[in-house]
Amino acid sequence: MERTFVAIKPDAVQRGLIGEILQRFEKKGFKILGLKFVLLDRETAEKHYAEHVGKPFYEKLVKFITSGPIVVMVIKGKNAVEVSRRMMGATDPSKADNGTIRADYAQIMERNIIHGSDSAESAEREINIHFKESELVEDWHRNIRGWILE
Ligand code: IDP
Ligand code: MG
Repeated sequence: MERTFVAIKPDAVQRGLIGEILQRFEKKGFKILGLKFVLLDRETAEKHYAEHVGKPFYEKLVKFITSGPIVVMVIKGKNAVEVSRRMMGATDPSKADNGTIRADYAQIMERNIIHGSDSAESAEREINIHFKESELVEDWHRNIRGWILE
């Protein structure tokens, strides 16, 4: 089982999509370990997007992610990093496969409504930026577990 970090971006929060997006991960059967509604400060946003420093879209990206509240979460499941990224679809929503979150709810990269870690290493890095270990609840089981996993 693998953990990953997901953020519902300010555009999705403003558009009232928190519930619908959360529901996709819940229905998939992922176990939620952490969930928070937060307004990122600049420092945290810069840490989060460190890999993009120097890119032409970096400044706009940091401004946008700090422009309003977001929902951050840690979820766990089989191949959670890859599977959740596939559920989100391509970075550019106009190229995302039908049925993915970005294809269903978004049109442009600058408003692509969701973030997901792209590797197990970035997942652990991003989880550590946004959560204290004490904020994560590992010690519980969904009672439906046996209907989703062997
Ligand atoms: P990802 O969110 O699919 O992992 P990244 O390449 O990590 O995509 O980029 C982080 C975020 O920066 C994207 O979700 C998108 O909002 C924005 N972004 C990426 N590339 C571009 C671009 O070329 N123009 C504008 N915004 C971009
Ligand atoms: Mg990324």
